[in-house]
Amino acid sequence: MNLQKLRSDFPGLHQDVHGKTLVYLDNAATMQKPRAVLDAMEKYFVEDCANVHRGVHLLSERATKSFEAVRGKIAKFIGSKDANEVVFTKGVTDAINLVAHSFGRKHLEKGQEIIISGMEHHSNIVPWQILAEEKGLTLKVVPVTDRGELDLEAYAKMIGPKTGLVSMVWVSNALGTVNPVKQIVDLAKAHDVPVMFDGAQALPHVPIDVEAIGCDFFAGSGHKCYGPTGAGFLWGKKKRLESMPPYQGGGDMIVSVTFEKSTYREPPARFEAGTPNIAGIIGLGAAIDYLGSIDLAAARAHEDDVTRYCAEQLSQTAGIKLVGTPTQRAGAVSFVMDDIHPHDIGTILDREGVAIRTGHHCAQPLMARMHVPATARASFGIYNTREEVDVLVGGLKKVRELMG
Ligand code: C6P
Repeated sequence: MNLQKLRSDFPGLHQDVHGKTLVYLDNAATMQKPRAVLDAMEKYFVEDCANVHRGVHLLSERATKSFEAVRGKIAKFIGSKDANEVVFTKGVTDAINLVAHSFGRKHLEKGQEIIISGMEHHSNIVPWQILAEEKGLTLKVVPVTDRGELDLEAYAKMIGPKTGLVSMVWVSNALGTVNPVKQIVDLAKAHDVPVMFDGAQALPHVPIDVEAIGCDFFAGSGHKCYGPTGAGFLWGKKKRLESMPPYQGGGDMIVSVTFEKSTYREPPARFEAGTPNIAGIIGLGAAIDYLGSIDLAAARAHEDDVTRYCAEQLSQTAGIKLVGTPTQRAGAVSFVMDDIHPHDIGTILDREGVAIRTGHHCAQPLMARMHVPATARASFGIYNTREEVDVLVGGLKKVRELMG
């Protein structure tokens, strides 16, 4: 793989911040975008700027064609054969809320349980709490081990006749843990329980095959996979989507409307009320095309190498303690340093040109479980390098000098 060529595809990487070369290690928050994504979005705005599904004119036809083509691209990228199993959303948060408020309201009954895990992002906790309160459900939480992995024995004991749904994160944003998704699904299927995965951090880092895994729902965000913000998707098995009522009403999702009654279109249109983020979805399609145009397996192997190198280097750096040491890791390394507050680490690193995220990473219960108020997190994309990890480590030594 030609790393320099690949890096040259991402204009955002090539800039100085505070007079230093940018080292962008905040990819779990959002990734840099390749030129191809920016071009596709500009083309839509400049040449095809029209609403979709509505106009009979050429611009609208062109916009609709580019927009609708993205369903098939996403389906193929995640191993689904049916483009109509892909519902466009704003992102993962929006997709999980859709499942909670449509599937959950329709199919979950008072007294039933929803199983999540102790390493969920707030997006996969709060929608279920809102639903649980509304419907009299109970949230069960699979514990996390000291290494930052799921306690599968506890999960096996937790699942049973009362379980209505399992919804778990595939890859933890805060620790980088890759969860054993096949085992999670197989156990749920033995009890005939549907499974949803929060794929926010899985989509960019690991190959996804929803059909081979056998899950029922999978949520992805474009901006965490080299695409734009505000454009993502929910993939759902056809029979599941068909069983679900609309969750938002408005234009584009109806067959007919009278003041007495409205009727709704089939999925996915049923779940896409209002004008969508047309440019964003087209940009997401371009991101997937881009990943198809490079040797993605080699790029991901390179990214894994850099992530592993980071974990190794940090664990050998004085004063640093990794938070989470999972056997399967993707994309992120979380750490704390002596008793220096992570925000101070992030601020000093920023002056060195290094962008990381610090805080609770929208995973407050996980922070409590790992006995830290917050962490510093370096997170990676296919364009990062070992040399950038060296700059991070150098910056951390400086942090210690200044604060230690
Ligand atoms: N995590 C991070 O810095 P949205 O915002 O809807 O695109 O994705 C939400 C989300 C859901 N699940 C996981 C596992 C995530 O990592 C995220 C977003 C970012 O870790 C911003 S909080």
